[in-house]
Amino acid sequence: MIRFKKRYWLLLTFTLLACVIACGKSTVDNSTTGENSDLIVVGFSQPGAESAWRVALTDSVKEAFSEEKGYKLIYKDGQSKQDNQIRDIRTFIQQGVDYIILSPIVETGWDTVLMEAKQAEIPVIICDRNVVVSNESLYTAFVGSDFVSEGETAISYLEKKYEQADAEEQEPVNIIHIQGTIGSSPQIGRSTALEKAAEDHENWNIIAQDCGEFTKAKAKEIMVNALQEIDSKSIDVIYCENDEEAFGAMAALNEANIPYGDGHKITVISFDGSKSALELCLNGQINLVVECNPLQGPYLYNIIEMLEEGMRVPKITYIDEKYFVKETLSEDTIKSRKY
Ligand code: GYE
Repeated sequence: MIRFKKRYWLLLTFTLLACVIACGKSTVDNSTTGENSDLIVVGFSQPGAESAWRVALTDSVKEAFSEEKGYKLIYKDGQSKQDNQIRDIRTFIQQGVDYIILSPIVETGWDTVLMEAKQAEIPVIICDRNVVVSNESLYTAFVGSDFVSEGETAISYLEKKYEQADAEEQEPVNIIHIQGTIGSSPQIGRSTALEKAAEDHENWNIIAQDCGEFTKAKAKEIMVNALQEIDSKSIDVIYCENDEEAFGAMAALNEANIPYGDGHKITVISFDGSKSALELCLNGQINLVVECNPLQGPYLYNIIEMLEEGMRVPKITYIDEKYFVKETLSEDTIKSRKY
């Protein structure tokens, strides 16, 4: 009789404990194993996999939120469509995840779904690209790059390179501008810096401007078309808003046998700083690579850990970034790079 009671109480205590844990952590059904888990569940919505940069971001986030550290990460690829990302966030809400990390394809159009997450009391951390919303309380924190500052870094480089002493005799600086996904924060920041500089410098002309969607294929197509309409001898700068676009533009120039880079008339500018881009910078084909750092997993991890501790988190965290030119690069720097 006494033995039975002991067991009974043990069972009751165990059940209560399980309930407490279940209330504290999400009980998302693990669709692959069918198990419920007491891990902290994070839903991560990425816009796509268009570049080496983005793959590096995905890897960094997956590494930061590992099961060994007490997390379960649910990763969704939006296949370059905002509607898919919105659908993915709704799925996270239905699953009752503990946190959502959103890397938004474009800045606008998130109010409704973020409101739904807020009503479900799921903190949303925006990462990489930013959102523009009616009310900042719709998300908890932003971790990512200062894209205007990245653009300004490129502009300072161009200003130094094309600085001309006598204002009367200024040579034109003709720029081909290959933009990223229109409406995304990196496009807005990097384009704004260039467009402002073109307004400020009378002799700077954006002679072609088109959207390369941050991809090599699209950028190559733009460059091939531009070369049909523009005399290559008049081109001074090709301003590409990421590494993939620079690779595409260079592929078109190679096919047309047009020289570029260090020691040639055409200056190539790129953003991101993947290993392949840095190799091309070291060998002089890309003049300047402005770094954009995708290794954001540890920053996101810190924020969620702080939230778990009940601490206040900074609304904005900008990642440290630098820039690379041939003179400051070495094989060792490139080798030690994670992406
Ligand atoms: O520059 C590009 C990527 O959002 C900062 O997106 C990111 C950009 C990055 O596809 O390569």
